[in-house]
Amino acid sequence: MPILVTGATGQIGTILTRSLREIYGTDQVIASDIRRPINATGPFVMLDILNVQRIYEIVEDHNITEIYHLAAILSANGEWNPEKTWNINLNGLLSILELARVKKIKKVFFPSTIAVFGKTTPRKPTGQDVPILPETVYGMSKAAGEMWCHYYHQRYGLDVRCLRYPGIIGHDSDAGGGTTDYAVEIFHEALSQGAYTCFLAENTRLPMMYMDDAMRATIELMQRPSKEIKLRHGYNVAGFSMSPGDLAAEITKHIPHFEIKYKPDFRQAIAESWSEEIDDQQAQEDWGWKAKFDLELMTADMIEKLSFEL
Ligand code: AKB
Repeated sequence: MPILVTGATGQIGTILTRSLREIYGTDQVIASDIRRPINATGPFVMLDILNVQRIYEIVEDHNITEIYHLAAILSANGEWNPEKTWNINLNGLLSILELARVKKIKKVFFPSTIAVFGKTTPRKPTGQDVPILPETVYGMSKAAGEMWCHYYHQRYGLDVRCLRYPGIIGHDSDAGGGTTDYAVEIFHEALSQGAYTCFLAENTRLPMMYMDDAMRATIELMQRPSKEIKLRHGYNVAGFSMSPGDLAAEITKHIPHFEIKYKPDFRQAIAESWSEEIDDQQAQEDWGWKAKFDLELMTADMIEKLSFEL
């Protein structure tokens, strides 16, 4: 069952590639990205997601039967170049969906995000099927992407599965270009400098999830029988909700001299347009989703693992 992961050197891709290799075997998982991994853990191919011919070549050369399509530009970076972001995020997905249809790929995973929500969306809690009017080009591309996944399933029977990830926090890969990145950076700065200047305001609550839970959600969703997957656009999945102030207070329990300052920038407006709390009832009912990590457990684990690594 050779699997292709696109965007495999990103924050989630790095860990997902490793997790899939642990389950299915190193040689069964082909990592691809526009940049090389620092520490390759198995087969890797260079891939610019806009090079459609190259995607076909890789799929044919490796007899790919499953694709985890993670290549994308995130919310904050996307605002510097909206057209490029739309092209990579949406046209990249369309190439993957069309290839999956033509090549009869068995399963496709597409990560959506809480960035699909906007100011017309109820924030606390945010249910599964709510009004969406995203404020960033990243959110727009993911909202449109969700609809294309739904369409390919309805029209062509493609087995495509999709989660709306909250901000993801992990110790083993760097976040980059997102609005929730502060929640990873803060740990590195707390341990190395004892201080951090946050680009979001103290009370900005956002939904978050620990990497271990995000991996479990992705792999559990992909392993369930197709008939249990009732939604082909993004499932809401919740971890916990927190503000920078909540996180700083929790870090201070482990690092008493830790100091935080707040200097909100353009990412503040993006964060304010998103959800505060996710209602993931439908994921719980359809495929038994339940997060394990809360703010306390996540913080303790991050500090323990990073203290060891740094
Ligand atoms: C971002 O901040 O852009 C991402 C996301 C929530 O999708 N982490």
